[in-house]
Amino acid sequence: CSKQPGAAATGAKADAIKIGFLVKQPEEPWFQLEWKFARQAAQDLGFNLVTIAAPDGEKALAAIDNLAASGAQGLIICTPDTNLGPAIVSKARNANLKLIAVDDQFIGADRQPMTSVHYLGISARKIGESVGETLAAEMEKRGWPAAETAVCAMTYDELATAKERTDGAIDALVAAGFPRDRVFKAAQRQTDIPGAMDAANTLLTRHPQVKYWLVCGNNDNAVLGAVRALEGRGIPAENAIAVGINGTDCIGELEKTKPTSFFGSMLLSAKIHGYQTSEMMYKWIKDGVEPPLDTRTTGILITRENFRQVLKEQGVRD
Ligand code: FCA
Repeated sequence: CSKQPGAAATGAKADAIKIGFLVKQPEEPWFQLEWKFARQAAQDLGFNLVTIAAPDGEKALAAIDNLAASGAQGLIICTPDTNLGPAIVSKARNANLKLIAVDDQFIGADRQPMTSVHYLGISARKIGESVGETLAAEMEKRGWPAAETAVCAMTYDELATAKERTDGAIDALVAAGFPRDRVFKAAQRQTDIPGAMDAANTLLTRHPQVKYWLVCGNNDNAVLGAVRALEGRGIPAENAIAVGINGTDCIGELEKTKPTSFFGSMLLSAKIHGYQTSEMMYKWIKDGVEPPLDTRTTGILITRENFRQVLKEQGVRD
């Protein structure tokens, strides 16, 4: 059992394989679910899992040292800063830790993705495009004129997967005929709901004449921040369509009896990201089976109509 702060151990015997699972935003339901599925893998396969919360780079690097000192053989990580990639790789190499990056791909000193590091993430651009297509279809269904409508794109371009998602959403909207000059970007400084709400408020203040809004972003929290900002400005729920990504951080929102402008979300597979990465790591350590270098997962649209059913089918809810 590990004594480091922010770390918790699940699992088996003292001599079992030990794997660390570090995440950047432990308060997000997405990451809690990843851990839940990783714990399931630890139970099923009989290894020790150490879950580590590391919201900043300093904590992440210190946690890797502790993990290595405690005799772990593997690390699965969603780093708080993708530019730490080279530092994480060198720490892992020195400590003989096998390494899988999950969700957020490492960026090298040359500013390019570190494709030599094993990675499992989402097909970010495709999933973003599905968000854009969903927004375009729903706008058309409601008969909103483009001249009275604008896009509020919640961006966080510092993170490659986030940029691909919002670029994909915007490009799909434009491909569906939406005017690019009516796409407005709200750059988030923080990736939580308050950070998104701040960014959206600034954007909405600059465009008081817009009647209808389409909202996309990196994830559910980005879009939920914008939904709260729209409400704060008195925009009626039926005058905005917001589509998130994750599908795990918006369940309370979809359950509200009075519908908000949060229309739906692209549900990602927390099970693959949590269980499968753990299983890959376990087999790599135990049997020398190296996982594929690059694995990408897809998303499924959930809305108020189908979310209960889909979440059940996907094992997110009982
Ligand atoms: C990133 C986001 C998370 C989740 C994950 C798959 O890490 O910050 O919310 O979408 O990718």
